[in-house]
Amino acid sequence: MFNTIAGTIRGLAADMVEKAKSGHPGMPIGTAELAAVIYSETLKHDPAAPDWPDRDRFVLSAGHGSALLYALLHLTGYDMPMDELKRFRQFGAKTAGHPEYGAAPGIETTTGPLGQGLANAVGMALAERMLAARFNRPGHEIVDHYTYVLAGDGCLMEGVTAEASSLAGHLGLGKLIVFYDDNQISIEGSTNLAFTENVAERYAGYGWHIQRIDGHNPNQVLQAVNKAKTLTTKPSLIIAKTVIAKGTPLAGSHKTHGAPLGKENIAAMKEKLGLPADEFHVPEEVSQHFAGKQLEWTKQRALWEEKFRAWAEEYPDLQQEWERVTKNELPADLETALPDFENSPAATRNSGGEILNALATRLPELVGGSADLAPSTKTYLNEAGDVEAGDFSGRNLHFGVREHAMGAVLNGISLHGGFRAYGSTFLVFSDYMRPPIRLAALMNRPVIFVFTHDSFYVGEDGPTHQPVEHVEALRVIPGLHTMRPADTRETAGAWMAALKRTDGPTALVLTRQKLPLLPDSSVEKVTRGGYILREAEGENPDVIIFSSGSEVSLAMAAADLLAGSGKKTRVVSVPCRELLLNQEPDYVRSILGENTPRVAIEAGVGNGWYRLVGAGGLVISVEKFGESGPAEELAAHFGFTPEAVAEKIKKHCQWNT
Ligand SMILES: Cc1ncc(C[n+]2csc(CCOP(=O)(O)OP(=O)(O)O)c2C)c(N)n1
Ligand SMILES: [Mg+2]
Repeated sequence: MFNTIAGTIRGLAADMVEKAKSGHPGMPIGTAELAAVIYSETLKHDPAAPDWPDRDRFVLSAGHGSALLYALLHLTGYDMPMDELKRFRQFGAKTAGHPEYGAAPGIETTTGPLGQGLANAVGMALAERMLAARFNRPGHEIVDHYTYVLAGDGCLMEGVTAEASSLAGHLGLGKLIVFYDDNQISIEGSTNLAFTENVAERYAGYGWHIQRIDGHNPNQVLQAVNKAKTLTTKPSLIIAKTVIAKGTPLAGSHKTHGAPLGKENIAAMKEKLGLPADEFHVPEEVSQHFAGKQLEWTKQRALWEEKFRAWAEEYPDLQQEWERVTKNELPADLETALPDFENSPAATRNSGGEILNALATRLPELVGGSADLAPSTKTYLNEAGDVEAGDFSGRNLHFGVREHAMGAVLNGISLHGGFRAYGSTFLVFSDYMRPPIRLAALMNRPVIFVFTHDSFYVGEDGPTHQPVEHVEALRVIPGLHTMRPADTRETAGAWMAALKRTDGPTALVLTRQKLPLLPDSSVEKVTRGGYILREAEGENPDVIIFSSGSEVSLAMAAADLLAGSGKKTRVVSVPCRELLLNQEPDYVRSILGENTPRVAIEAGVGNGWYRLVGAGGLVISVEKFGESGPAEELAAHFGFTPEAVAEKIKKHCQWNT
């Protein structure tokens, strides 16, 4: 039967790519037996209930092989009609060029950027263990599933999988099972061109269990999975030797990686495999096979539902908590957990840490960590324990110095469900994790990225550690909310907004240096993205200053100086420019004024601020790399003193006072 299913997959994948006139047929055709075994025998899933929380997760890390996943979803009865296979890669289809989370049930994560999927899967497998530690009780294993990955040479070449796999080995994620499609081909040709390391030894070094199989032999695939499942403390790498596009006249050629095979080659393949020449053919016996499987899957899930009911009956409080966290709901009175705001200067990284800790006492689902910088980013959850191999009950994750994997693992935890996840590092290193930030936004996952040490005010560590372009670079990611709060109250507002958000990620940008508590700052108004912090007398300003984070207090001080010259200033705090620009036009207009000169101040590149101040506005920014030296000296050097700012404004407005 496996060979018939594999043949069907081959036919469907070849036809999909041929009809679309684009796509990647080689990998789906070369992994058809692997896929047939996984989706028919191995996976615990129920296509009729794709959100079943205890389903096994399957991640196609080699996302270019999307035709494989779509064929599998169709054959096994997910909501993936044949018409969608025929619309492969067309606008609006469920069958996008690369698998997109949310486009169809059964797609567990968006893949295509190589390596991300495997790293997401590490997060999913970790989430499974953490959820089990919280909700399972003796005799009630309601969380007990595996995470499977199909990864290719490209995934294993990417650094993110090295980081994530090292972490998975360290944590002993025994229920993570990765198939490596070892076809020794990537786009440019043989992997001998650039990838000749011993992957098995490398992964053994990470603490993984290694098996080698013939990927075209279904029995070997089955046996390897069964063996992998017996290993409870080691992730499994099953190295499956395969031939790309096996069964076609082009088998083994890199030309099959990313281009249609051509009608003749497809016809030859079908003839060789004993398939009818018809396009998009699914043999009756394959349909019947999966209809029979559906009966088994339904039974399997019913057993779980029974188990769940018994557990819920015995532990009603736990069940209530389960319902809340799996739906991503916050406790109604969360705000009341916020600490009192002391009227003394504080770095927003420090207030952020206190706020996080206070909120965390009410949010057991909030878990997170840092890429080895928690003492600096202040994101450690006190007395919440560490997540470690063999004990997943803690809430603090130690990602090690692995920013890229941290981002991808956070996405995986979020995708798995049951948790709110955050991760922290220095803002300047956000570049090391930009791909998963982008994917969190693309997938609408409410992951929270905490970035501290947010400008040249970092001081002595110098230009390598001083972000210049980073805040703006985050703001341009569609769907990401980049929040740069100006004081403790706004930091609380930013954390609350990030937690209340369920449809996308947030970056919290915090300072290393102390900032004063601003008299009229607000927790609630942060959600508007920007608000008038200090209004000019008579609401009739001579100038309006927009700024964010540490520059808001600078704007206030400059406004005081301007007042000394008889000029009235409106100061607008803009903790989240994207949110402000999305408010109703009346609100935005009420802040922008009509013909009043506008100024923006931010200790970073200034391009984006012209959206608020207009082409004729003044932007006081930093357009070059930082310098090594004490922060106050650097502030003077970059013109970030109240005097320098006031002077620039006067000059800009041509006030000869
Ligand atoms: C991060 C990233 N870099 C580059 C690409 C472009 N790309 C897509 S597939 C591929 C080669 C992948 O080789 P392999 O995983 O062995 O796939 P196979 O050719 O065996 O199907 C490349 C370079 C990508 N999708 N993601
Ligand atoms: Mg390959």
